Amino acid sequence: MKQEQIFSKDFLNLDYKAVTKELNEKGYFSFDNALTDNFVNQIKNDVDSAGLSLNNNNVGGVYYTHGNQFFFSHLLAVSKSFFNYCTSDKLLDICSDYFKEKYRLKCLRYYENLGGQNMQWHTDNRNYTGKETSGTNIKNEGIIMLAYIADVKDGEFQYLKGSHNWSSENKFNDYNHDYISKNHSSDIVGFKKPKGSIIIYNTRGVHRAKPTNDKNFVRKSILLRIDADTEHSEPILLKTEYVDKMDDRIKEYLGFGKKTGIDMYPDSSLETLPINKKIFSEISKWLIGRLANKLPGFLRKRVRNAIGYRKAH
Ligand SMILES: O=C(O)CCC(=O)C(=O)O
Ligand SMILES: [Fe+2]
Repeated sequence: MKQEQIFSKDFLNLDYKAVTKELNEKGYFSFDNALTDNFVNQIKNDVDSAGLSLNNNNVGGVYYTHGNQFFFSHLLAVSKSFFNYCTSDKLLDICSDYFKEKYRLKCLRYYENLGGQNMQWHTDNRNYTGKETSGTNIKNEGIIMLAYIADVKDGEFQYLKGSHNWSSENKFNDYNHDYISKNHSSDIVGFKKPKGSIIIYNTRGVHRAKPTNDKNFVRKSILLRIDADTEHSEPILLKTEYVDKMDDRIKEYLGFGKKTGIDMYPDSSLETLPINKKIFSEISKWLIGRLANKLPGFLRKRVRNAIGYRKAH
């Protein structure tokens, strides 16, 4: 897949130095319609076809935070398009210019913020060892590349301009809503943007997804987090058939041969599985299909066809 199939012409023409400059000055950089419609649709299709992680002998999506967020972390195991995006020269050139030295992909995901989610203002430069990073040589410098997979008119990403310059004075990562409204309301920058827009920000900056109450709300995004600390990363599952190019830069970025050192986020389980429309429909299909075993052959077939039940071999 050529870069022209992933990125718009305007984004491909963008000078990576402009990204570094804005990241250093404001803590964020954004570009509307950076991704092609074709790429965005491909990501949606790949996530849909991979489905949910319910006794699925492959990777699948999971729910977390009371069912208010859907995560598909192992996109590099199901989407060639995502592999091409994630390892593209365009994004890696931006990283190489920004970090100057080494960097490593720390986590990646497709995710949906669903109605009722209430994300706190926070920074993402948490350290992974449980120890203070000051006075050690663990670098907690990093960026997040977020991209919208559908138009975002509500529940948008918000960032406090310049907060990457002062947040490290605090020894905590979470900020309450009242504190931000009182002290930083004029710094809030909102990113309501069309699908395919990319936002890059410093992990030290204070940010959140704006909370929403609308129960039917869904915001679809993909995210890459890249850090200067090359000693820690979530485990990365990669479908090897996608790897049609490999060089030292990609090897180091994907952490080949390096320890991961941190666990997958989120730590989902049956406890975090909601009974929403999608889950209810999957479970009902399975239950009705199983109960249909007791019916005579011709009826069993009709019931199973009607619900689209797929019997295991
Ligand atoms: O999706 C967003 O708007 C923000 C996501 C975020 O801050 C995170 O996952 O840490
Ligand atoms: Fe965050």
